[in-house]
Amino acid sequence: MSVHARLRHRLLAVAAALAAVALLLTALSARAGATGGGLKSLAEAKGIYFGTALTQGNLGVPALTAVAAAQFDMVTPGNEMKWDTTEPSDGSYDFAPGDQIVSYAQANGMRVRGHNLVWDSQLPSWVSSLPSAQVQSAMEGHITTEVTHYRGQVYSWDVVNEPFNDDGTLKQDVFFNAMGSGYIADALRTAHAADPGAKLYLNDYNIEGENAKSDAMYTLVRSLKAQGVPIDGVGFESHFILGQVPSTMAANLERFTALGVDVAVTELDDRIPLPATSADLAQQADDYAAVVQDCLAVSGCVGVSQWGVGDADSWIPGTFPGYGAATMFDSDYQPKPAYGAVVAALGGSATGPSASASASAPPSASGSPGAPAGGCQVADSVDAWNTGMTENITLTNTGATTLGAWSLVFTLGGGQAVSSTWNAAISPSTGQVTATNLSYNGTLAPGASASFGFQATQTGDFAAPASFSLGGVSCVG
Ligand code: 9MR
Repeated sequence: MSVHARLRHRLLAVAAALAAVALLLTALSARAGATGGGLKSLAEAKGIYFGTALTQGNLGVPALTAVAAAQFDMVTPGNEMKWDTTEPSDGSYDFAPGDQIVSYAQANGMRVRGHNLVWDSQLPSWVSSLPSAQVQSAMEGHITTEVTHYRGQVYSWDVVNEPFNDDGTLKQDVFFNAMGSGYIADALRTAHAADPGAKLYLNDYNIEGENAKSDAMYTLVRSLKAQGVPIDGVGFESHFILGQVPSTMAANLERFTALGVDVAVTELDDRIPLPATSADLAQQADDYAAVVQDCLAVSGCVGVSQWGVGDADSWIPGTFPGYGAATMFDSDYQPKPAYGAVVAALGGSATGPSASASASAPPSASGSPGAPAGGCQVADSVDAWNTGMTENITLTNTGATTLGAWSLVFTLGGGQAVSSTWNAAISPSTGQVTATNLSYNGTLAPGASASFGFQATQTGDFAAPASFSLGGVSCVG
């Protein structure tokens, strides 16, 4: 082969590889529901952000970053800004991992929650074994250097992370033992001096509802505000167990904002005992929706962040054996019922403003959108209990053309009444109903599927519908 022929051959190979990557990314973002502007645009329309945690390792996973870029507008580094990474030995700093997350965020129009500066965990042993007299200068030096490095690049800092025990006492860690409770005010003042523009937070878990620990955080924040200490917000981690979102969450967030600080849901996940049933996923959808509604109900709640993008990235299975499935995306980055519930809680719908680009068209017999030339297939599963049921339906386009939108018609059993839905709008709630795609799952290429479902009340007949039709064409069961 001549030099020119070899060059041309190589260029063609590179072009083919790039085209393949572009196709993959398009397919992934469509699968992830990225086409409708994602959670972030719905959240922004409500005046809040929707974030996720990302680690350095996550950035090398195209399926993950496609979802992250499409859905989220705030990033919290999972580990890269913690003390053990940034100052592993005294005075020797490494900001490369954190910088990588910041660059990714900036390239994708996302802001960054800096996490975190002072924490008894992921703390190098050179700090925890310092003589008390040297702890304050080590802490101040660490804060000043890190906050100065990221000055102007982070929206907020979790300045002190998880300072409380569950009974509301302060942890007796190296910082408390050296400086007493005053280490918190000192850390906040030091961070403020290094970047007066960053919002300064205290962040903790098990403070989402009203309890001894959140009372202690409340008392601390009130006293910091009274002393004029720079504190701007409180982060509520929100690592929930299925069905256990506290009913007092909105009221609790509200009482903090009344002190003059912002509040944020900083590390949301909702763990399920494995294997997760469809009823579990429906409960998880309710839990996620409740958290988003609680934030929206409180005017000082600035945003919600999930801890990790999908179930494959979650810390839960490693820390709570037997539990998992804690995020809104499954391990293939497909949206779960919780995602649809959050879309709905943020005001998204097939007919809402964010969905206009892909709202469903009236059924037609002539192909896309409406009836697939060739057909459709439906798989369906029901879980029922005394007076309720959930039904999960997967619609597959078995036709030869891409659907731009879909409306699936079926008849509910006598006595069944739809009370909530995920990944589709269903109307009316009884009798013959039509399930219509939402903004993010209307496009179905040949062979592609969309899964949606509903919860209904029932009075004894919990049978699945006998038939489904799309654009007047019966689907194969
Ligand atoms: O997600 C983080 C995980 O990769 C680390 O192994 C773990 C170690 O403590 O920290 C995780 O993130 C934590 C966060 O920084 C603070 N709140 C609890 C989070 C889950 O452990």
